[in-house]
Amino acid sequence: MKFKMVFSWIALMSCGYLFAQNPIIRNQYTADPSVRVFGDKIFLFPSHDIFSEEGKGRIGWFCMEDYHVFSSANLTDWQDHGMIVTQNAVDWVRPNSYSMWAPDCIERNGKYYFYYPTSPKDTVYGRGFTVGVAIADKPEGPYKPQSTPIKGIRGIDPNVFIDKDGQAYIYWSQGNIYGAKLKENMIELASEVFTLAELPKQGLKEGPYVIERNGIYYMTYPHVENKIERLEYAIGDNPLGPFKIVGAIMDESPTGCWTNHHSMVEFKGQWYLFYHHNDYSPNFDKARSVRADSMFFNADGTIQKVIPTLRGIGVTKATDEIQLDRYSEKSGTGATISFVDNIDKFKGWSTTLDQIGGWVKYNTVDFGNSKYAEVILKARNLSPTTLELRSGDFKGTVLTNLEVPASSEWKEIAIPVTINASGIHHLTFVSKQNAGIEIDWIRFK
Ligand code: FUB
Repeated sequence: MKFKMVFSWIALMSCGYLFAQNPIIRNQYTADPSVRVFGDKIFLFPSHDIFSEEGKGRIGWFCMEDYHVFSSANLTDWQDHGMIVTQNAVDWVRPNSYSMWAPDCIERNGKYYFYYPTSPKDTVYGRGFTVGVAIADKPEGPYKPQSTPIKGIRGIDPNVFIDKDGQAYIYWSQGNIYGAKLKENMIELASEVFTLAELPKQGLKEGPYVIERNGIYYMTYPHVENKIERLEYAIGDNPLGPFKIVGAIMDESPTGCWTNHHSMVEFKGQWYLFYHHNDYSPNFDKARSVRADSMFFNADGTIQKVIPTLRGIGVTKATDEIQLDRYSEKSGTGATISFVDNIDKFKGWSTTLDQIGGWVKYNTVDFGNSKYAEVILKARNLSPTTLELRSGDFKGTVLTNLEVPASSEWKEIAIPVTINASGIHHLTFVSKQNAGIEIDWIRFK
């Protein structure tokens, strides 16, 4: 059966860039994202969660051996540049400590400085955690670790900020948040250590991330007011404060992931919040995945609270696999999301539509300016199913009915259509049967 759809532009998305769904890295655990714009790309420096086991880290705790760096020019396609620093290649790191926690990276005079907290083997560097630096000529490396950690830092989660006057600052946490000036060489402290005592007195604070915008210095940090972390911020007139507490950037995880850890960046005119959640590991919150959502400032400089989404940010090409399970909205009943494979969760999720009127909406699909002859679904359904494809929401114009034949196995099913489409559209898929169809993804050809 052939259908003709002539779409019009939706004015909603005007930025014209392509972005990923959440989580953004889909083949390994990633946490504690630090993002930077270097040249015309965005670089992501996350921690790399793995599972501890007997003789490898502390059972049931964070376990991290190394760091990878990723980059993207369009925020959809992320390239893994591979491992840049690993614990046993740094002499002063306690072998097999598996404590390569939340890092940061910054550029100065053409050199890239990668800061990482970890556990030193020698108490001369202090007990617990301290911060090392590895230096590269390019953001993707190779990085050369310095032979000693930064003297004077005890703690985790380093963050480096360079002010407009060229002065660099380093922040870190150890229950409280601390800050100090950095020397021009970026590897030594240039001042005493300041405790940023104006931040909340009660509850763990960690993961500082400082930005400056329109003369306001934002000290942002995860804070445990009630059992798990909430992203909060305070503002001030100077990089070392004093800071005035303002409020939350992102509320606590609704599913109880204990940590959150973030960074924020302006890329091609839009601000983004990168953070993490245990998407691929719902029963163990020390195996996390990086997410990103758009972030907006109010006219007075305050930050609008970011509501985490599965859809993530930006535009998905119609010809790419559209993961409906990373939906923008769905009906309260008749639409459920589950893992495709409960053993290998990196296979992702599928959407089940099993009630007449059950729907799932996926926003901002870019059709370019082309003709499409097929809709291809990777699906499994026990009996033939009709799906309505609507433009906009579940009450929107019906564009076509997709008659999906039965298939007891996961299968790529091609359904002929005639689509002349241009521009960006929100799509809603509505079930016309109670039988139940499972959809892994849909794409247009
Ligand atoms: O990833 C290990 C630790 O968990 C980080 O250093 C903290 O910020 C928290 O995310």
